[in-house]
Amino acid sequence: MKLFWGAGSCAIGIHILLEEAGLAYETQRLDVAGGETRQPAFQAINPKGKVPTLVRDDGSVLTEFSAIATWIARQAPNVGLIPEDATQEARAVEVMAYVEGTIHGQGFARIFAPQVFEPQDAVHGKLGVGADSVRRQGRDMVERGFAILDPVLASHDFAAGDRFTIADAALFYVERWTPKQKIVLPDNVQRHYERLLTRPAIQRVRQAWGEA
Ligand SMILES: N[C@@H](CCC(=O)N[C@@H](CS)C(=O)NCC(=O)O)C(=O)O
Repeated sequence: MKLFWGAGSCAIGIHILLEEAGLAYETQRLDVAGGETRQPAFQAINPKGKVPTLVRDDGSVLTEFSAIATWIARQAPNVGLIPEDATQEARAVEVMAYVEGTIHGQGFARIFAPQVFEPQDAVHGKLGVGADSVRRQGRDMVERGFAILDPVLASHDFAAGDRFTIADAALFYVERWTPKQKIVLPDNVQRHYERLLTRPAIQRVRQAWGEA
Protein backbone atom coordinates (compact mmCIF):
# COMPACT_ATOMS: atom_id res chain seq x y z
CA MET A 1 0.00 0.00 0.00
CA LYS A 2 1.04 3.58 -0.51
CA LEU A 3 0.42 6.63 1.65
CA PHE A 4 0.34 10.03 -0.02
CA TRP A 5 1.46 12.78 2.35
CA GLY A 6 2.61 16.37 2.36
CA ALA A 7 4.99 18.25 4.62
CA GLY A 8 3.34 19.58 7.77
CA SER A 9 0.03 17.87 7.00
CA CYS A 10 -2.39 15.79 9.04
CA ALA A 11 -1.16 12.75 7.08
CA ILE A 12 1.52 12.38 9.75
CA GLY A 13 -1.09 10.75 12.01
CA ILE A 14 -1.70 8.04 9.43
CA HIS A 15 2.02 7.52 8.84
CA ILE A 16 2.41 7.05 12.61
CA LEU A 17 -0.38 4.47 12.66
CA LEU A 18 1.28 2.52 9.84
CA GLU A 19 4.49 2.44 11.88
CA GLU A 20 2.74 1.59 15.14
CA ALA A 21 0.88 -1.22 13.37
CA GLY A 22 4.10 -2.60 11.87
CA LEU A 23 2.60 -2.89 8.39
CA ALA A 24 4.51 -2.89 5.11
CA TYR A 25 3.93 0.30 3.14
CA GLU A 26 5.51 2.88 0.92
CA THR A 27 4.99 6.62 0.86
CA GLN A 28 4.84 9.35 -1.72
CA ARG A 29 5.38 12.96 -0.80
CA LEU A 30 3.32 15.61 -2.57
CA ASP A 31 3.99 19.33 -2.74
CA VAL A 32 0.71 20.17 -1.03
CA ALA A 33 1.56 23.83 -0.46
CA GLY A 34 2.49 24.08 -4.14
CA GLY A 35 -0.91 22.75 -5.19
CA GLU A 36 0.04 19.21 -6.28
CA THR A 37 -3.13 17.79 -4.67
CA ARG A 38 -5.14 19.89 -7.13
CA GLN A 39 -3.28 18.59 -10.20
CA PRO A 40 -5.14 16.15 -12.50
CA ALA A 41 -2.67 13.33 -11.79
CA PHE A 42 -3.51 13.28 -8.08
CA GLN A 43 -7.18 14.18 -8.53
CA ALA A 44 -7.48 11.01 -10.60
CA ILE A 45 -6.45 9.10 -7.46
CA ASN A 46 -8.42 11.19 -4.92
CA PRO A 47 -10.88 13.70 -6.41
CA LYS A 48 -11.08 15.36 -2.97
CA GLY A 49 -7.50 16.49 -3.51
CA LYS A 50 -6.46 15.80 0.08
CA VAL A 51 -3.86 13.95 2.05
CA PRO A 52 -3.84 11.53 3.76
CA THR A 53 -4.75 9.30 0.84
CA LEU A 54 -4.06 5.57 1.06
CA VAL A 55 -3.88 3.38 -2.02
CA ARG A 56 -4.28 -0.22 -0.93
CA ASP A 57 -2.57 -3.21 -2.50
CA ASP A 58 -5.64 -3.99 -4.62
CA GLY A 59 -5.51 -0.46 -6.04
CA SER A 60 -8.56 0.79 -4.13
CA VAL A 61 -8.29 4.17 -2.47
CA LEU A 62 -9.17 5.15 1.09
CA THR A 63 -9.65 8.78 2.09
CA GLU A 64 -10.55 10.62 5.32
CA PHE A 65 -8.36 10.30 8.39
CA SER A 66 -10.78 8.30 10.52
CA ALA A 67 -11.61 5.83 7.76
CA ILE A 68 -7.94 5.19 7.00
CA ALA A 69 -7.03 5.02 10.70
CA THR A 70 -9.78 2.50 11.43
CA TRP A 71 -8.81 0.32 8.51
CA ILE A 72 -5.12 0.32 9.50
CA ALA A 73 -6.04 -0.58 13.09
CA ARG A 74 -8.06 -3.54 11.81
CA GLN A 75 -5.04 -4.83 9.85
CA ALA A 76 -3.09 -5.25 13.09
CA PRO A 77 -5.68 -6.40 15.64
CA ASN A 78 -3.06 -7.52 18.17
CA VAL A 79 -1.56 -4.04 18.44
CA GLY A 80 -4.72 -2.65 20.04
CA LEU A 81 -4.99 0.59 18.08
CA ILE A 82 -8.76 0.41 18.62
CA PRO A 83 -9.81 -0.39 22.21
CA GLU A 84 -11.65 -3.69 22.62
CA ASP A 85 -13.99 -2.29 25.23
CA ALA A 86 -17.02 -0.71 23.54
CA THR A 87 -17.06 2.39 25.74
CA GLN A 88 -13.35 3.00 25.28
CA GLU A 89 -13.75 2.49 21.54
CA ALA A 90 -16.49 5.12 21.55
CA ARG A 91 -14.22 7.45 23.56
CA ALA A 92 -11.45 7.01 20.98
CA VAL A 93 -13.83 7.77 18.12
CA GLU A 94 -15.22 10.73 20.09
CA VAL A 95 -11.78 12.34 20.41
CA MET A 96 -10.82 11.55 16.81
CA ALA A 97 -14.08 13.03 15.47
CA TYR A 98 -13.63 16.16 17.57
CA VAL A 99 -10.07 16.62 16.32
CA GLU A 100 -11.03 16.14 12.68
CA GLY A 101 -14.33 17.95 12.61
CA THR A 102 -13.84 20.78 15.08
CA ILE A 103 -10.21 21.47 15.98
CA HIS A 104 -8.94 20.82 12.44
CA GLY A 105 -11.98 21.24 10.19
CA GLN A 106 -13.30 24.40 11.83
CA GLY A 107 -10.39 25.86 13.80
CA PHE A 108 -7.11 25.21 12.00
CA ALA A 109 -8.85 25.38 8.62
CA ARG A 110 -9.68 29.04 9.37
CA ILE A 111 -6.07 29.71 10.37
CA PHE A 112 -4.55 27.98 7.33
CA ALA A 113 -7.11 28.99 4.67
CA PRO A 114 -9.16 32.03 5.79
CA GLN A 115 -10.10 32.75 2.17
CA VAL A 116 -12.26 29.62 2.14
CA PHE A 117 -14.40 31.19 4.86
CA GLU A 118 -14.25 34.78 3.54
CA PRO A 119 -14.10 34.24 -0.23
CA GLN A 120 -15.00 37.85 -0.98
CA ASP A 121 -11.87 38.81 0.89
CA ALA A 122 -9.49 37.22 -1.58
CA VAL A 123 -9.96 39.69 -4.44
CA HIS A 124 -6.97 39.92 -6.78
CA GLY A 125 -5.30 37.11 -4.82
CA LYS A 126 -4.69 39.31 -1.78
CA LEU A 127 -6.20 38.62 1.61
CA GLY A 128 -7.89 41.63 3.17
CA VAL A 129 -8.94 42.56 6.67
CA GLY A 130 -11.54 39.81 6.88
CA ALA A 131 -8.80 37.19 6.87
CA ASP A 132 -7.47 38.37 10.20
CA SER A 133 -10.82 38.06 11.93
CA VAL A 134 -11.34 34.61 10.40
CA ARG A 135 -7.90 33.56 11.64
CA ARG A 136 -8.69 34.93 15.10
CA GLN A 137 -11.96 33.04 15.13
CA GLY A 138 -10.09 29.87 14.12
CA ARG A 139 -7.60 30.38 16.90
CA ASP A 140 -10.41 30.74 19.47
CA MET A 141 -11.96 27.53 18.19
CA VAL A 142 -8.65 25.67 18.45
CA GLU A 143 -7.99 26.94 21.97
CA ARG A 144 -11.49 26.04 23.07
CA GLY A 145 -11.10 22.59 21.48
CA PHE A 146 -7.92 21.83 23.41
CA ALA A 147 -9.51 23.18 26.61
CA ILE A 148 -12.39 20.74 26.12
CA LEU A 149 -9.95 17.83 25.71
CA ASP A 150 -7.70 18.78 28.62
CA PRO A 151 -9.79 17.14 31.38
CA VAL A 152 -10.10 14.02 29.22
CA LEU A 153 -6.32 13.64 29.55
CA ALA A 154 -6.20 14.40 33.27
CA SER A 155 -6.82 10.87 34.50
CA HIS A 156 -5.00 8.76 31.91
CA ASP A 157 -1.98 9.01 29.65
CA PHE A 158 -3.71 8.53 26.30
CA ALA A 159 -6.84 9.88 24.66
CA ALA A 160 -9.00 6.84 25.37
CA GLY A 161 -7.32 5.15 28.32
CA ASP A 162 -3.91 3.75 29.12
CA ARG A 163 -2.89 2.69 25.61
CA PHE A 164 -2.03 4.49 22.41
CA THR A 165 -4.95 4.33 19.96
CA ILE A 166 -6.10 5.90 16.69
CA ALA A 167 -7.36 8.87 18.76
CA ASP A 168 -3.82 9.69 19.89
CA ALA A 169 -2.57 9.74 16.31
CA ALA A 170 -5.29 12.25 15.47
CA LEU A 171 -4.66 14.37 18.54
CA PHE A 172 -0.93 14.36 17.80
CA TYR A 173 -1.33 15.95 14.39
CA VAL A 174 -3.20 18.97 15.75
CA GLU A 175 -0.94 19.28 18.80
CA ARG A 176 1.98 19.42 16.40
CA TRP A 177 0.52 22.45 14.61
CA THR A 178 0.42 24.58 17.77
CA PRO A 179 4.05 25.70 18.32
CA LYS A 180 4.23 27.40 14.91
CA GLN A 181 0.96 29.22 15.63
CA LYS A 182 2.17 30.13 19.13
CA ILE A 183 -0.86 28.42 20.63
CA VAL A 184 -0.22 27.33 24.21
CA LEU A 185 -1.60 23.89 24.99
CA PRO A 186 -3.31 23.30 28.33
CA ASP A 187 -1.13 21.29 30.74
CA ASN A 188 -2.56 17.81 30.24
CA VAL A 189 -2.59 18.18 26.45
CA GLN A 190 0.97 19.49 26.48
CA ARG A 191 2.08 16.50 28.55
CA HIS A 192 0.28 14.18 26.12
CA TYR A 193 2.11 15.79 23.20
CA GLU A 194 5.48 15.42 24.94
CA ARG A 195 4.68 11.81 25.84
CA LEU A 196 3.91 10.99 22.21
CA LEU A 197 7.10 12.64 21.00
CA THR A 198 9.06 9.97 22.92
CA ARG A 199 7.42 7.06 21.09
CA PRO A 200 9.85 5.27 18.76
CA ALA A 201 7.28 5.00 15.95
CA ILE A 202 6.68 8.75 16.07
CA GLN A 203 10.38 9.48 16.14
CA ARG A 204 10.89 7.28 13.05
CA VAL A 205 8.13 9.09 11.18
CA ARG A 206 9.38 12.54 12.19
CA GLN A 207 12.81 11.55 10.94
CA ALA A 208 11.35 10.38 7.63
CA TRP A 209 9.52 13.72 7.38
CA GLY A 210 12.75 15.62 8.03
CA GLU A 211 11.46 17.03 11.31
CA ALA A 212 13.78 15.39 13.80
N1 LIG B 1 -11.28 15.49 6.11
C1 LIG B 1 -9.96 15.20 5.60
C2 LIG B 1 -9.11 16.45 5.69
C3 LIG B 1 -7.76 16.27 5.04
C4 LIG B 1 -7.07 17.59 4.84
O1 LIG B 1 -7.62 18.68 5.10
N2 LIG B 1 -5.84 17.52 4.34
C5 LIG B 1 -5.07 18.70 4.02
C6 LIG B 1 -3.68 18.62 4.67
S1 LIG B 1 -3.77 18.58 6.43
C7 LIG B 1 -4.87 18.78 2.53
O2 LIG B 1 -4.67 17.78 1.88
N3 LIG B 1 -4.94 19.99 1.96
C8 LIG B 1 -4.66 20.18 0.57
C9 LIG B 1 -5.64 21.10 -0.08
O3 LIG B 1 -6.68 21.41 0.51
O4 LIG B 1 -5.35 21.49 -1.20
C10 LIG B 1 -9.37 14.06 6.38
O5 LIG B 1 -9.74 13.88 7.54
O6 LIG B 1 -8.54 13.31 5.86
